[in-house]
Amino acid sequence: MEIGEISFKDVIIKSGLWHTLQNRNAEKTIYAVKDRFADTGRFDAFEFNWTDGMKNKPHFFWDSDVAKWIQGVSYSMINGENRELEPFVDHLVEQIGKHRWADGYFNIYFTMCEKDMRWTNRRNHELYCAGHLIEAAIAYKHATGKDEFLKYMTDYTDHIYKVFAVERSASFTTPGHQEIELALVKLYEETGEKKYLELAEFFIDNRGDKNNNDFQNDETYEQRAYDQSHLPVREQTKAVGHSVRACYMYAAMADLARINGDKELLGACRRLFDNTVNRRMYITGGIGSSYVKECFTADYDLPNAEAYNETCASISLAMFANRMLRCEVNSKYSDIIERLIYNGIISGVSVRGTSFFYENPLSVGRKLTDEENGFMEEYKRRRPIRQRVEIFECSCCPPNINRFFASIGDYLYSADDEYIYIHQFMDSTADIGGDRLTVTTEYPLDGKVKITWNGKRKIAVRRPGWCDKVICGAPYEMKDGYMYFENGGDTEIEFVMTPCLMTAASAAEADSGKAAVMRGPVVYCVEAADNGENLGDLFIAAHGDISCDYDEMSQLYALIADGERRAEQTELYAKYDGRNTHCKIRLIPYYTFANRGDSEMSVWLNVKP
Ligand code: FUB
Ligand code: ZN
Repeated sequence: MEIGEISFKDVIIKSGLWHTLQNRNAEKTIYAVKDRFADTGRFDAFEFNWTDGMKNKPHFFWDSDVAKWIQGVSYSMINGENRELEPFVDHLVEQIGKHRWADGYFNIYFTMCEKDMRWTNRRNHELYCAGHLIEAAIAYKHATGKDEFLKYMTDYTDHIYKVFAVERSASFTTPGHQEIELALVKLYEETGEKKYLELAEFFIDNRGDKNNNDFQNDETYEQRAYDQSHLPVREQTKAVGHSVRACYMYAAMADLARINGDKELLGACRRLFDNTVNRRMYITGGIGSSYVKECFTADYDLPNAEAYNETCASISLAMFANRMLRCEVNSKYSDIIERLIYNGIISGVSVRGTSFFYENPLSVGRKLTDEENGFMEEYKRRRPIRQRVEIFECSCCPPNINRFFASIGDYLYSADDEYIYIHQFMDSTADIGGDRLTVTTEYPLDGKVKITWNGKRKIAVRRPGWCDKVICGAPYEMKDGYMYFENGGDTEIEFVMTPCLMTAASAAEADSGKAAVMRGPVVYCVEAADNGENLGDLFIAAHGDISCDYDEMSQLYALIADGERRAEQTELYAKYDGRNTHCKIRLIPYYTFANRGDSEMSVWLNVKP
């Protein structure tokens, strides 16, 4: 039975953390990104008047940055916000219309800087930018009813179809950075044009084919793995290479598996999802262990200070997981989405909403002097960035935050003919085919959830993977992590939420002997701002008391835990003396670290048995 999405357009988040985050995105973050994009010339590039010698030379992925921002503004407009930005976006759309090529092609960098080189360089993001523009055009039509942008993008896509799938006249066959595939599925679902679905299938099925012209055939297996071109996708079993590229591709694979009933492709998606989340994901939901190539490395290789965990990568994993939920309702997907939306995605933006992390480490050590830093290996020299910044040279993450936060309602519910599925718990209402679903909760402050539903279909509710005890008066059956209630109507559930210590797999050497603290879906960390420097001298009591203390900054609870602190040792080496003293350790939700100035931080703590 087809599992239908319930779009954010039909969901209103009324209160709680995500209500705050969504409002902050509309009131602060969308404008912060707009201002930085204006400062750096990303919007000026749409005037097509840059000439050699001028500052802010157009860059080959700027189209995508602006496209994601337009998509975020559009979604926020659908939520009833940011309407005053419509004329600004209209002008950008007008410029696209004016400067697209006669055959429909549109790309600022290749038009202004390498006019004769279009479709010759697989790694210069032409198809990636086209994908984000397609998504933006669909979003803008939904927000405004205006379809010129969408018309420009269907013309562009018809051109891409002709060049890649018919003439095979480009110097490569598949995109160097996946994204267009999932956008083409959206375009197919928006227009009903089968050719767009076929083009998505073309790009997915031709990836990893050694006989096409994607490589000069002297690339190593590892080099091809960077963009998951090392094997045909159906043969892939491990998440390798660039993390964002990987999960955008996996997301498209999940869409195609669902639409075509392609069991082989679904099998590949299941394998790749399981390898990602069970061996290559940080406890915060972050993915990407290496900054060097922004990529996965090996099973259980999860260094904390050197963690890459790009904000886009976490968003792309949520996109993949949500599409898997559309294939099969199983809490292994929605549990990961929950892990991401309360930790590894939202850590990517400051609590003021105006500065961003590109990388989201799980440990920030003592601050090195510039001289010390200068002697570190290059990849460590950046390690880790200690404070969020307002803009990056490569600014893919901030607009990704804009569009994800505005459309978080896409991740809450889905439905088939028989059931309404409740995947995430937010104080919200949803209009589902004329029926009204109301969820009343303060989750994740506590685990009490009240469900009111006036429709005929039955309700299935995810039992969070972290939950050991459920209090619920109504009868239900468990299946794949969901509580299936046989009678509709109102249901009250409590997922009993207590702080707990988590340990990592034995093979995850970076976390050996350590524990992280979670309360419900929220991962915690310690900062020197609360606990003093040398966080490695802290030991959390394995069976001590952990109390809650409401924390305004996070709008969640901070935790106060029993622990010990080792006396500071200044000699480089000395005999172990065990002179620890009792102390209270204050832990804050991981997503709010680095909001109080430069501070050491750690998610993983020594444990005092
Ligand atoms: O290449 C486009 C985007 O820039 C990638 O998805 C990010 O990892 C960043 O490298
Ligand atoms: Zn990014």
